[in-house]
Amino acid sequence: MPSTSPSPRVGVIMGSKSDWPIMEHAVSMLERLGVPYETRVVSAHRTPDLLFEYAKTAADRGLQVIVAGAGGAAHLPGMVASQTALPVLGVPVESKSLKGLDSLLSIVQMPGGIAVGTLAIGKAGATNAGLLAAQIVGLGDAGIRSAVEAFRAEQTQTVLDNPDPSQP
Ligand code: RP5
Repeated sequence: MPSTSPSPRVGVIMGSKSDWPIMEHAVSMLERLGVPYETRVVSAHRTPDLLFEYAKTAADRGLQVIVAGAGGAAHLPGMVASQTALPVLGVPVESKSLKGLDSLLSIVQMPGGIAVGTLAIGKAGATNAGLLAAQIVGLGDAGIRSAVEAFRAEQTQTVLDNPDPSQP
C-alpha cells in the first residue's frame, strides 16, 4: 500500500495496516467487478492532517465513493464524511478486546446531518462495502452495472446448482 489503478473511482482507506486482512475483501470485490480503486492507510488519530487532505481532494481526484475501515475508536469514516460530499461507506473492523462491537457503534452512531453508510463487522462488511461501492459507481457506468448483475446471477446459480447441504 498505497496501490492505485489508473483513474481510481473508489478510495479504500483504513486506519492501520492491521486492518488490511479485512479490508482486502473490499478490494477483492472491486477487482472482481472491474472497478478502478486506490488503497491507502489514513488514520484519524495518527495522521489527522492526511485524513483532511485525502477527504478534501477526493472528489477532485475523480473518486466517487470512499470505503473507510477502522477498528476500536473508529472515527475514520465519520471524519472523512465530514470533509467530503462523496458517499462514505464505513466498515467496522474486529477489535481484539470487544470483537468489533466498539468499531460498529463508533461508526454507525453518526449525528443526523453527516451520513456514513455502515456495513457489517468484518469480512462480510468489507465484501459488501466493495459491492455497494460498485453499485454506486455503476449508476453511471453500464459496464460496472453489468458486472454487478453477472456476479449476482452467478451467485444465485451456484446456490441453485448445489441444493444438497450434506455435499461439499
Ligand atoms: C484503528 O486502531 C485501526 O483502524 C485499527 O483497527 C486499530 C488498531 O490499530 P493498530 O494499533 O493495529 O495500528 O485506528
